Amino acid sequence: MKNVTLYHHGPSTCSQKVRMILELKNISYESKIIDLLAGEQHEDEYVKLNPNHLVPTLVTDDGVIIESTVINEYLDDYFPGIPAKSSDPLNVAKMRLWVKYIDSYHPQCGSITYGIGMRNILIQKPKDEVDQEIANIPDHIKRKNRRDLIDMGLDAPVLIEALKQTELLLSKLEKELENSDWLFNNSFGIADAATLPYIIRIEQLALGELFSSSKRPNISLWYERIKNMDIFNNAVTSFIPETLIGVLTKFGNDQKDRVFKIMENK
Ligand SMILES: N[C@@H](CCC(=O)N[C@@H](CS)C(=O)NCC(=O)O)C(=O)O
Repeated sequence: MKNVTLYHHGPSTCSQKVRMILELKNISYESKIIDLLAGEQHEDEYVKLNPNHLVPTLVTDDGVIIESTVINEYLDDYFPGIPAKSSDPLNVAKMRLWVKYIDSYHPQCGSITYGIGMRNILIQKPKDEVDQEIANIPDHIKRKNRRDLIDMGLDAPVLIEALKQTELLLSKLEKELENSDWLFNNSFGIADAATLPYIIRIEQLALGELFSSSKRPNISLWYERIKNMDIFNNAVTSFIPETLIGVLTKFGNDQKDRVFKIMENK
């Protein structure tokens, strides 16, 4: 068995999706936490592994792998255990198309997380510290968006667009789950793992009503099925810092009427 080390952060969406596949396939790994709130993703040693200053990063005897979707495919290809994708090539193609879409949604999740939740923590910090945090972000579009989200919160155009895209994601997911318990596979797999963290984040931001059993029953049942899997605790719950999430949920609750109004006027 290969030695596996995962550099990750507890509540990070992309880290959760990799941990779900590690647990599904029962792969033991060394856990190295990169504290994103402390800026450890920008430290020289880590940037040598992940030049994008992002988590997760997987290191095995074979080498270093970045990008959560690529990591999950690698894990499924090279490790025995429960397969995380269908044996039908057409379903695999559909799974890859879905995951590509989910990856394109990922920045929108960053916008709702920062615009609704994290912003309210950051505006209490000294301005110099926040400016430095923003300056450390290598991607210039992300830097500009982060600044707008912190300065404008719910009035930031990038957040309004992210809420619209979130509504679209939920509608697409509800439809995909109409005739199947799992996404493009007959059991939990790569597409489910890729999607789950965004549902968790929407719930953490106090917006879980968007997939209540009456509003979007297919998502609601799918999410329940996942929460009932034994691996959910090891991959997700045990890594969620209750205090931070409690704060995100509080800010989400405070603003949810306005958020729902923005979503309705899409
Ligand atoms: N496409 C990348 C995205 C990774 C990503 O955005 N990671 C976030 C956490 S979910 C991160 O490290 N953020 C740190 C930062 O923005 O400074 C992947 O799938 O691995």
